[in-house]
Amino acid sequence: MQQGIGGKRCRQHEATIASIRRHPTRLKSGKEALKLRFVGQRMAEKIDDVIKTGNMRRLQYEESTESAIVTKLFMGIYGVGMTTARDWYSRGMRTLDDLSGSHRRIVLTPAQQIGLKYYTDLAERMPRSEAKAIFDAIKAIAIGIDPSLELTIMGSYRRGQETCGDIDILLTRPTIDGRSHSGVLRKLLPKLRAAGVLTEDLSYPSDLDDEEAKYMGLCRLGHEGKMRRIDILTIPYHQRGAALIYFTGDDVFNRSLRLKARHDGYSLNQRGLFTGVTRDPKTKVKLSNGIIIASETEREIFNILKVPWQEPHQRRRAT
Ligand code: DCP
Ligand code: MG
Repeated sequence: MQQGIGGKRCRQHEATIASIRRHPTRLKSGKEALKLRFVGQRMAEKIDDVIKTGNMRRLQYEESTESAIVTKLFMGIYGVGMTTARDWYSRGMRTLDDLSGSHRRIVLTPAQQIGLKYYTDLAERMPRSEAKAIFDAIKAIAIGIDPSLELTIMGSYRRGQETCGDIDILLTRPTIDGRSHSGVLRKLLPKLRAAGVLTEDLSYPSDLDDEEAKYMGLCRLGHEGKMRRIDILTIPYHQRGAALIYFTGDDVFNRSLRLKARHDGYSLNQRGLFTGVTRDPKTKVKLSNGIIIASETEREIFNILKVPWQEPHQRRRAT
């Protein structure tokens, strides 16, 4: 029969607890507790349980925090995502040193090797002034190849931020004279390399003659400069408005604009604003591309979507 509060069993319990409390050192086992007054076999087993689960919890906690810390460290390497970082952790990798050197047991892609080599530099954001200086150097070399080329610095720089995680450059050319920028990267990239602006290639466009191409690499300002990430994107001239919106961001602004477009029956991407896009009602996957209705300027896209004009510096989430 159960005893009420204040019953014999309860008083005994209190005496047991007091006895354990009075013990000068932390109990390590139930067996050790058995030596104390008022501690019986049942209580000793309970103490064993508590010690065991406590240790297990602590171990689980330590493991989970270690895995989170190491996974985060690895994901800081350019080209390493969550899956790879977790895979490396499960294979015993714990430090950046474990990933390099001849003894290593894992294989890094060429881009990941570059990311690892310049880990510290690439973890840092650059001052706005440095992004501008690198951009100006690139623009001068590009204009030297073809004075009609139009280059714009995008992303966080265009939004007016004080620091930039990378340099995003949009490159295009008016086609009024019947020519385009097609093939310009074939000349521009080696020139930038020779000038010491570009230092490492992460991803080279598969077709350098395509009007729509993306180069990804590392660059620096002078021989002493830190390594910085750079993307150079070439786009067809008539798509520049949509591309300006997309590559100016920020990503949250872009998402909300795309959502507004979708809500109004349009579809917006980096190439333009489309109407008549059909989607699978269940998966929302695009079934047909529809017809392009705006892409040349940012303003016409804002107007059609009935979104009040916002300067680039206004297109950032609150920090
Ligand atoms: N972008 C996007 N969605 C993504 C990635 C990019 O809409 N998943 C767009 C918005 C970004 C722009 O491309 O502003 C440039 O991408 P970046 O990753 O370079 O981002 P930011 O330039 O805005 O910031 P950072 O200073 O970190 O480079
Ligand atoms: Mg950027």
